[in-house]
Amino acid sequence: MKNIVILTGAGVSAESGLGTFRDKGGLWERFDWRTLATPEAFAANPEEVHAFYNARRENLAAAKPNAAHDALAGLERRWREEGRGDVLLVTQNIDDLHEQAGSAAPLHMHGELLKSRCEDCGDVFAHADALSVERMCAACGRAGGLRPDVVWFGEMPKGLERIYDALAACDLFVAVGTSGTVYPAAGFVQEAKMAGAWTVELTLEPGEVSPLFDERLYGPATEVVPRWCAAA
Ligand code: BJW
Repeated sequence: MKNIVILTGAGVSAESGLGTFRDKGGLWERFDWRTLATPEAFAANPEEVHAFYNARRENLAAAKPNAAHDALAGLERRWREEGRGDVLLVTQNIDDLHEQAGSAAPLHMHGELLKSRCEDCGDVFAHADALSVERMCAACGRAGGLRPDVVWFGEMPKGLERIYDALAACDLFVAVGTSGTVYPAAGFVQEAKMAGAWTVELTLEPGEVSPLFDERLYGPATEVVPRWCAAA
């Protein structure tokens, strides 16, 4: 049995046309995260935050999964069908490209772009259209409380208990297209190593966290991920 935890980041969706955050020309180079990705920013200027996420929903509507998403879904399927062990796909991405590629139930630790939440009643609902401060919550009827169901800086990521349990029981940890700068995700490789797992980094180019990995393969995700998955 070989239990796998796969962690994906923005790099896996880059070739689908969705921008990364910290690369040259990335989202946090063009926009200030302090004014867009904190609960304080949303409280101060909800219109600006809604506009940012509405634009990203539009980009997502035009995006399709790429060969890296397909290969990861194929690996997951193969592992399940052949009873080779558990696979947990954890994504920091808020897009739904893993689902579109056929991954069973990716854990969106930073939330989902196609879901919003009412801060008044807690209702979470799926939608693909634009959100505004005027929109009323269908569950409680109040306006002004709806926000993207994403995890901003200073907020608690989702599913951490399940993730840490899986890391403690994993034999193989694979990080795909993530810079390893945002915690707690950046610490998962060390958790996996403490569990005795083999750790693999598949990303465009080496970064600061790369020396932590046992095995490293660099290049565009659409090339390195299918190659690595085929050999796994
Ligand atoms: C390719 C490619 C191609 C390009 N093929 N590869 C000081 C020390 C430690 C921690 C902190 C600290 N000060 C504050 C903190 C905590 C903070 C944090 O980590 N800050 C750091 C920046 C220092 N973290 C938090 O606040 C988190 N919550 C938290 O810590 O709660 C408390 C807690 C306590 C104890 C236990 C647990 C929790 C919440 C973080 C929320 C992050 N939110 C965002 C926005 C989400 C919504 C949205 O999308 O708008 O999440 S920020 C952004 O960064 C987004 C991403 O998911 C996340 C990670 O980015 P990612 O995916 O790694 O993207 P990039 O751009 O950085 O990297 C892309 C990579 O792909 C690069 O390596 C490229 O080379 C590569 N690539 N093209 C393959 N074609």
